[in-house]
Amino acid sequence: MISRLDLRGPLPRELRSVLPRAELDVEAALDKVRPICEDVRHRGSAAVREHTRAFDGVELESTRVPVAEIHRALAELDPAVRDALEESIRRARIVHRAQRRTDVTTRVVPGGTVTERWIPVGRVGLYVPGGRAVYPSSVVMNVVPAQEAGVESLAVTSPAQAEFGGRPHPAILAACALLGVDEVHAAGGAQAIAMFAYGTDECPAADLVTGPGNVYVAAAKRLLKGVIGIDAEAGPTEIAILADGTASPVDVAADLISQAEHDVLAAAVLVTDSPGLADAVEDELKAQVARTRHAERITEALAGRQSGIVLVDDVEAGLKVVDAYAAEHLEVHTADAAAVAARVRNAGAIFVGRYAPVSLGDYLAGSNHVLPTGGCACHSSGLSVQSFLRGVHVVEYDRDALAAATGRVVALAEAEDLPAHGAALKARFDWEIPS
Ligand code: HSO
Ligand code: ZN
Repeated sequence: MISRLDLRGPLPRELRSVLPRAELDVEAALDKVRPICEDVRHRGSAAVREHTRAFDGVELESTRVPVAEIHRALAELDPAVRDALEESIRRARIVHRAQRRTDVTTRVVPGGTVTERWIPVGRVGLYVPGGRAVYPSSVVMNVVPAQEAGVESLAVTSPAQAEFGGRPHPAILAACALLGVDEVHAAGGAQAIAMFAYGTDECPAADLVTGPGNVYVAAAKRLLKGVIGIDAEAGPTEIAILADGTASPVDVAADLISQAEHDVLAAAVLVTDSPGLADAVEDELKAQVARTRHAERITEALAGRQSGIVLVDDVEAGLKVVDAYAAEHLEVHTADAAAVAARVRNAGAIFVGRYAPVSLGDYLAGSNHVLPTGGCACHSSGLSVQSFLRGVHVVEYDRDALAAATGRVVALAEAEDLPAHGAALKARFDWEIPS
């Protein structure tokens, strides 16, 4: 059901290449999305609606969802789900509010300062997938940091669903209502990304688009990057667990299964120095998968080449393996888990010990669940307030400070054969600086 990789003994030099991982072929989808994006660029909303008819089988008068319908979705939401979403939003706000940046002014020389000013992105488009993955929690995880960053204009788009009268899924609308988002569009796929990039008569262009989507959404983002800012390309969910013989096989198996539940391409990787735990987890996986609702999908994900149990000599070697893997989510189930977790360098988010499972982070920890996948955790962070801010340097020098800098600017400008650069300073003082 799940493959094993025995890395006991000296670890291979190119560790990353031997570890299980799926690949998503975004390149192949580029040719399909190019004409769609061009069409939206030239014909705007009419093109978005036409592609919606072709792909989603829905005829729309407008992509924009009437505000009354957004509020109605909230009124009809199950009260228990409403309560949980409200608490999820409250906790996420606590964490993301603490990420706000204050402007910092640094005095570089007497009379010369540089201020780092943090300016929110003006307008953000948020893509929310439809189909099988209907995640109101992801609306929370994208909207809360944008709002806490101070983004003024925020629009959500999600595929039109025939079974809901051509609107996005009601749970998505309800989450928008709870968050105070009243601009929602019924559009999905490449046409939705193009709508945000180029703008239409119904949806002004956005500066940045965030949110996960299928391979066509990823391809459209890759194609239109530059026209519009994008977040990372989100791949299938991954969980890695670093565990020793003290871990509970029941917990470990349950957590591997929890993320395998997302997708047949989801990755579940256990790294352990305990062959006994590996055996016990395998038994538990079999027993627990049989009892769960999406057994088929989970079995495929666990059996896929992206998942596996990796045996190592000790926790030390395990740390090297999880760092090389750079999982989207990493759980640490070892003796002194906090000390081991503190040594991890590459992971999108780290979950310490048995009372901090990834599922908590997916919904209610306060942390963000939009995280780097596919090994990108070695260079990128998850979504945060910072994702919606730009740091702008504001330079202020007085006359004396500029005069004192002029000789060196002229020297560097001459060295680069750009004398007009130096002249721009000299002109202010009516000086001839010996060159
Ligand atoms: N684990 C997913 C997020 C999610 N889980 C949404 C449940 N709903 C990627 O971090
Ligand atoms: Zn999840």
